[in-house]
Amino acid sequence: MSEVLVVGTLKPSLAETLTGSYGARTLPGDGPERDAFLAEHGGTVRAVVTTGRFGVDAALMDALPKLGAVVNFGVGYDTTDVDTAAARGILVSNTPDVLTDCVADTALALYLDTLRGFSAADRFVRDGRWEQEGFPLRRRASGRRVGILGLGRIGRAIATRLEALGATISYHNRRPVADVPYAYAESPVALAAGVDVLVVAASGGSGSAGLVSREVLTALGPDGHLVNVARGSVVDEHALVELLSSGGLAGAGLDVFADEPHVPERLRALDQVVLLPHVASGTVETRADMEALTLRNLDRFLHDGTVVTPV
Ligand code: 8YV
Repeated sequence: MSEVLVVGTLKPSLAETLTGSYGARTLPGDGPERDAFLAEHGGTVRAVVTTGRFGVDAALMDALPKLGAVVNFGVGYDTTDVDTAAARGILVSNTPDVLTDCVADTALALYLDTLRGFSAADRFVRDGRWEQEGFPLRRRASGRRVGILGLGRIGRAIATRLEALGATISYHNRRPVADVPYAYAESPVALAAGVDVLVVAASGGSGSAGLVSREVLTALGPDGHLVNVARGSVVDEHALVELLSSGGLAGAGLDVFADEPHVPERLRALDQVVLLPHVASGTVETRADMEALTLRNLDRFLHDGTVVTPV
């Protein structure tokens, strides 16, 4: 009898450990096979291990009547229905802290690349264009006004890095954060209106969906740049593409998208955007730390019914 269920595709070593040492089963994809699986095994599952890409919705919770914990590999858990989980007494854990530095490093890299155009310059050299023309001038990255949307652990680590570039930092958050030397903006629009670069580090989910709206992007303006390492859902991607294409926004650096792994063709065609395949936490060291913390959460739950890092 297996008590652990894998939902979605996990890091191979984690999937192997779960199958080999915990006897975990893996939920089949949509369709009759999944329904049959749930009918046969759903009643035995006590813990699900998943990632932010997949998660556990209320319908799946319905099919797992003994579920006690959703153990999420990753800090973001927006695909899991946390309200339903709380109402049913199902614990949800994530992997905070261990990935903060890598995600903040990625935000810094996107910031530099978006303003200075390094990826575009690399393409320029590879395409043999340097022999014909000079690479167009880009924007200075030091001494900029930067707005951070979401000043949690990751937002603060991004701010620390930007301080080294002489940035003047302001932020918007659900509530003002004590003990930070940065100016608080009352709304995302007010934040965007006063900065050169807006960096999105807010958590995903229904509370932040579309927070970076057309109005916010318009306030950022034709010389403004956007960096997003949070979730694609936080930004109105349609408005983003339109404004970038029409000169309403200068550039963007994106690690996350509305419908991953699909990136709109119109976005891919733009030279002033930097596009990454959701790699912010993607280093050997950090993914190993995330894996270890995921297993610690699972072990703790199976041992005493609690988790180490609840959301
Ligand atoms: C992914 C992330 O979890 O932690 C998060 O919220 O977005 C990433 O670290 C990771 O890619 C595994 O899906």
